[in-house]
Amino acid sequence: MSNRFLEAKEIYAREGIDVEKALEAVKKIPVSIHCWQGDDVLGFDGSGSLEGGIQTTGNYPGRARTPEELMADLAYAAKMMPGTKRLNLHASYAFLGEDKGKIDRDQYTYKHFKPWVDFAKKSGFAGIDFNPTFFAHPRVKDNLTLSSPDEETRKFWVAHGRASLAIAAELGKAMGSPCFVNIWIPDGYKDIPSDRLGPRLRLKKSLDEMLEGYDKEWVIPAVESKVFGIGLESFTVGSSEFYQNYAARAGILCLMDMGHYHPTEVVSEKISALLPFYPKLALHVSRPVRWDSDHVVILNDELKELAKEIVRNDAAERVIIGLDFFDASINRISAWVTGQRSMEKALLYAFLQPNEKAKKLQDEADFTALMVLQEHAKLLPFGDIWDEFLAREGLKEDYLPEILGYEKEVLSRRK
Ligand code: RNT
Ligand code: ZN
Repeated sequence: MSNRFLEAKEIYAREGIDVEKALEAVKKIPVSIHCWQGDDVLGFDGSGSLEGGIQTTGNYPGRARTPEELMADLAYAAKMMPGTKRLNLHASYAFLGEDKGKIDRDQYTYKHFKPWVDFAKKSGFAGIDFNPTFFAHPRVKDNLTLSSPDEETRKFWVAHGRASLAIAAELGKAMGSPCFVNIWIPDGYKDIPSDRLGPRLRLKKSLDEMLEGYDKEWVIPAVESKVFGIGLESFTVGSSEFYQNYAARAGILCLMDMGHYHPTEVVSEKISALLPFYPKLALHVSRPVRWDSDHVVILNDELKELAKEIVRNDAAERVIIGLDFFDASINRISAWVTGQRSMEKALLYAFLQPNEKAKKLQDEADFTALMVLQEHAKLLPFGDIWDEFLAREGLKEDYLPEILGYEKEVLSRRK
């Protein structure tokens, strides 16, 4: 243990903050690592291009082009990530093998994901989470899936959703940990629609059909709302109000993505609005810059505030944390590690705040002292505690040289 850590620990103790408790607590909080940072969200099932109102930008060399490459990159990145990790998969990352070209997304089964289970176990992931993939696929008709007026299209996507929930149950059982399933669809219109209710009624019906009889023991479903997508600016079927009501009524969860609200709205503010009504809620931790740009997560004010809301409300077991960013303009391994570490940092930072004291001051309406305390807490020696957190996991802060070595040896050879 470094002297700097020991001194810092004492400084925190004087503020009434238990550093050891914080270190233990953060280590246990699962963060789900999205597989899609490694290959620019393309997947393995042949789509070849990203559609559905989302976009990756940049052409940094070294994108994982095969399942083997993606697994190698992810395993490499995961080794540099402290804390408890889960693996977050999309259905488009199926290993189709001899079924390639023969079956479609409505027929995927657990066997197409079994290699991921072996990988997750070998690489130390504590569980697997899953997402049906309702985008980048020829069966998306006029930008619609579950809300399509074309009954065949709608039914196809309901079947894909049901297949995904069945796969999730098996993933949950195989990992011995319930599988969180996030439902996000791109459905929307570029220009002002003449019927807003029709699509929403169809989405409601589709979700009802999709969720009928899913395995409640092993699957935790959620719906992810958003405001708009690129090319779908005027109307989003799965809006925030729609899904919050749907989830409450259906007994499933809401997922809030940090990039899916109007520019001055923040998800940190919304956590406490859902906690009184839901047993759990889920997050896509992302960083929107001017729009839902999915920049790599960094330790900014909103991330700290988000973590504080989880920690101060004693909600670490009620908030399901998943990462959702994809940057193709920088080294993708570094993007993964930086984003994941930022989340870990924010959680540790939140545990190291004088939370009790601050709450008391608010209740006493002593807003002067509250401001002074909060500003003071910002300059406590957080970095020394972070270094110790890493050291206890055999990691160090300076991860770039290693990643650049991998870039030179492995990534740069991918032409
Ligand atoms: C899109 C949503 C969605 C996707 C992933 C790939 O706006 O945020 O969560 O980013 O499912
Ligand atoms: Zn998201």
